[in-house]
Amino acid sequence: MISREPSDLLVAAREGSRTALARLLTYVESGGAHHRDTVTLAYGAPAPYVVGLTGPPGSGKSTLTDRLITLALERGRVDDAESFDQIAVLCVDPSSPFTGGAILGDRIRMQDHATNEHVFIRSMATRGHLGGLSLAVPEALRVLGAVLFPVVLVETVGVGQMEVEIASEADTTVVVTNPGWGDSMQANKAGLLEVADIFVINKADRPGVRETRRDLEQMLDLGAARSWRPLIVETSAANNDGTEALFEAIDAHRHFLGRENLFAARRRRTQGELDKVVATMLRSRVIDLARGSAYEREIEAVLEGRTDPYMAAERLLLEP
Ligand SMILES: Nc1nc2c(ncn2[C@@H]2O[C@H](COP(=O)(O)OP(=O)(O)OP(=O)(O)O)[C@@H](O)[C@H]2O)c(=O)[nH]1
Ligand SMILES: [Mg+2]
Repeated sequence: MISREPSDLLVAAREGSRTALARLLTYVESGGAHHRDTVTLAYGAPAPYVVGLTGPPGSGKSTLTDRLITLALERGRVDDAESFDQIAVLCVDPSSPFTGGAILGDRIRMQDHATNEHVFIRSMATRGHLGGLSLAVPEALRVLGAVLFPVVLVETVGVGQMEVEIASEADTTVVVTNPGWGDSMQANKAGLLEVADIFVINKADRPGVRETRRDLEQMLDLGAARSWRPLIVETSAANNDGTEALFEAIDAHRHFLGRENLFAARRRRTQGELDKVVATMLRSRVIDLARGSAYEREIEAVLEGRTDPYMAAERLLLEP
């Protein structure tokens, strides 16, 4: 029988137990009794290097991820210094928070790697974490770092606010588009432009690549100047064309980040995580209060015009 204690599980996971690792990630998702201890342990360890891939459904994220895994493992064998001998993949689909594994599992196109002992693939869902995916994902990334995965790939389906936010948890964010991308991403083009370090035009075997590239270049020209101009890479993941170039682009961005820059970006992200934890704790306190009479009293007071929602909220938050 495997222990339920996070510290025991961490030791076992570091020794290679996938069952132990899976349980730690379940603690993160479900926010139950062992959640806090898991997070404390995870944040005491170095963070992994994280590559995020996002883009509309079916754009080819999983196929690309599959190719990148192969390349990373090859490099790990060639170049010991990088020691990318272990790689983890998190698949996140914010549009289906409760289905988690089953549906995503069907869509994962990484079967070749699923049984490889150097690869760990996991679908993320929230099963009770009050902070939702936007907190569960960074915490899961920390757990994977603590279990000594040097690299984690995060595949997030979709291009809405939430998806982009999750993708931008990455050190290197890759936005996967297709020829004729404009239509599918109209709604959040600006948001994507802000977070993308690399744009991929996947399915480059289809017509419209040149127009899409021109479109992207124009957007980048109009966008705010940044110290890193996002790279544009054309791939045909299904045919394994251009995937080396994507790998090189990711590597180039990783080198660009270097130590200092990476640290600055991580500091910003850590602030975001802390803000979310504060918000989550406050919210859970209000939820607790909601079960009590004070909450009811404040609702009555607002209803009767004796107070306004801000004053009511302040009283609820400040007076335990
Ligand atoms: N023609 C063409 N088809 C591709 C290419 N890359 C992927 N596909 C196909 O596109 C479909 C979707 O690929 P996935 O890799 O599952 O895409 P995804 O973005 O992970 O999809 P979701 O996770 O469902 O959002 C599959 O049928 C792939 O075989 C490509 O370069 N060219
Ligand atoms: Mg996919």
